[in-house]
Amino acid sequence: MTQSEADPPIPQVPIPERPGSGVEAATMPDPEHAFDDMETDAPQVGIIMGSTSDEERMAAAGEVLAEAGIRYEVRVMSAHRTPDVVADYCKAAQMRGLRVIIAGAGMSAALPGVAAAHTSLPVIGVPILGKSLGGMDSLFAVAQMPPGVPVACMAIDGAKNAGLYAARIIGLLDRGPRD
Ligand code: AIR
Repeated sequence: MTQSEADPPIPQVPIPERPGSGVEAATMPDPEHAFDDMETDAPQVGIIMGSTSDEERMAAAGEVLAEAGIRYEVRVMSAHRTPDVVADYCKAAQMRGLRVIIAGAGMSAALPGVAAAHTSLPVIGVPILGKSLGGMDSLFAVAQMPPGVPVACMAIDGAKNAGLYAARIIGLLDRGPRD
């Protein structure tokens, strides 16, 4: 028996000839937004911080989100000590269903800015009070972002407001632009 007698013919799926044609647009959504409308129980907010020593000062962000019924996750990663972890996390954030990142760090607090450099999600930065300079070091590091890298800077130790701000962003997304 020859191969052609044994197997039924494989149906040919037409491939659009012109990139950007209507057919392609309907079947090939932008991968960044492909799952935006999908209902999942994935976390909506990623709370990241530079050290386990920040956990206590960042706790209020999670508490506010929990009260608002918004799913969140907490991860420790450092822009200086584990830069690859930060890059990987932030690059994958949108695809994983996250809608906002809250980033807290003390001292030379690069984490919020580095996060914003690796994702187009809104990033809310929380400068954490350290052992010196009264938190001014982290405040300036979070607030003084170069043009093109937006970070919403909260007050020193302003984790509660970071959670509330994230909840407002998610409220807008859930209601849609016309509500
Ligand atoms: N940090 C960690 N990596 C980079 C920075 N800026 C910050 C942490 C923490 C402070 O350094 O966010 O606020 C001290 O960290 P540790 O681990 O020494 O207690």
